[in-house]
Amino acid sequence: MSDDDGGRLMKTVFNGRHGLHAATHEFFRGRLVPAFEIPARADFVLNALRERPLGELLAPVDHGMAPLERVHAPAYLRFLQGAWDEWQQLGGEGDAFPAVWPVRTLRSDVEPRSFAARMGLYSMDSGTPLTSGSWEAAYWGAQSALTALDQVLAGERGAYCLTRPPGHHAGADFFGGYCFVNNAAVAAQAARDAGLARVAILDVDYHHGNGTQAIFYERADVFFASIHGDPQTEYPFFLGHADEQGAGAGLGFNANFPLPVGVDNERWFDALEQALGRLQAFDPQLLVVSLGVDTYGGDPISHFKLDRPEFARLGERLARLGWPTLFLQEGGYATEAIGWNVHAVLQGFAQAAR
Ligand code: SP5
Ligand code: ZN
Repeated sequence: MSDDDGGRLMKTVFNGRHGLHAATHEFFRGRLVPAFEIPARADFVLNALRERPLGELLAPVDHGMAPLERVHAPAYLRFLQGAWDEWQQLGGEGDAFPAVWPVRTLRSDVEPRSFAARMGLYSMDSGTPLTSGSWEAAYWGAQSALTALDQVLAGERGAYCLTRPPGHHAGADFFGGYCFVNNAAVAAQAARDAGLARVAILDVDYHHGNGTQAIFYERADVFFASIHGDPQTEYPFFLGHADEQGAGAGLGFNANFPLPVGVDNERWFDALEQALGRLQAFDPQLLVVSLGVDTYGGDPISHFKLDRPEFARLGERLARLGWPTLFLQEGGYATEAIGWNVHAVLQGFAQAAR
């Protein structure tokens, strides 16, 4: 079979507005360093998909704000929408960063009028620059995820959403970890609202998907499983431990597989098998994959050691589960390698799914 035989299996919805979110710098150890989460990341993936097509490229269809408001607080979305204008009014120079947070003993139940204060109220770190086009890029990213979901709901075996900024660190009412709108959560909730009873989210990004976990933590209808760097030493530090199993009705529907720095192919795939065992017992009608490829050995901010061929192996393994599958782009910062790493996952899936 030729490479493009799998074409109908793997359409890509491309967020053509991703480049409106373009940070030049981020804070690291007291200095502004060049940003890691940059537009070129998506360009490299797009180039790989153009060079060796796996299926049609589609533009996002606008589903409006309602699906975003199903997982995010309306006040948070309003804040994001107006944040750049408010930052300009404040006389902000360059990109916007928070500088003060309502941690323990401080109140987060009162929304301050000060924009600087609200930047802290609605964020988790100072590592996520907010730029002039961040809202528009993130909004159309969620629309791209919803459009890719539509393809799967219409009977496609799989679909891929190529977007940035990523989403899995964004919570119901905060941004962080380069993320503003939680695309995986928006898509999973939309699938539930479309009538699918059980949705599984598998997060394979190097970093724990704290936002996604938190959004579904008390729910039994969306299972969240994640394989990631141990939060004892790795971002986001404050969530992602193995003892987080869900709460209330959601107890037993959350599974974390933290792994130590330096993990290689075999140990990573051992954890994948454990995660998939949990998802198989759950028997989902849709699999949403938070597809970060920052597990790659060459990633500049992460510390697993996966090789390129392992990404194809991942795609093949997921295809063998037999579930309709929605891939959403998350992290991956070895910019020149990200295109073929993502391509390998998708091609592995498309070839094994036929
Ligand atoms: C979606 C995603 O992958 N978010 C990751 C957010 C990571 N934020 C912390 C970045 C720390 C950067 N460390 C720079 C190390 C330079 N040697
Ligand atoms: Zn990551």
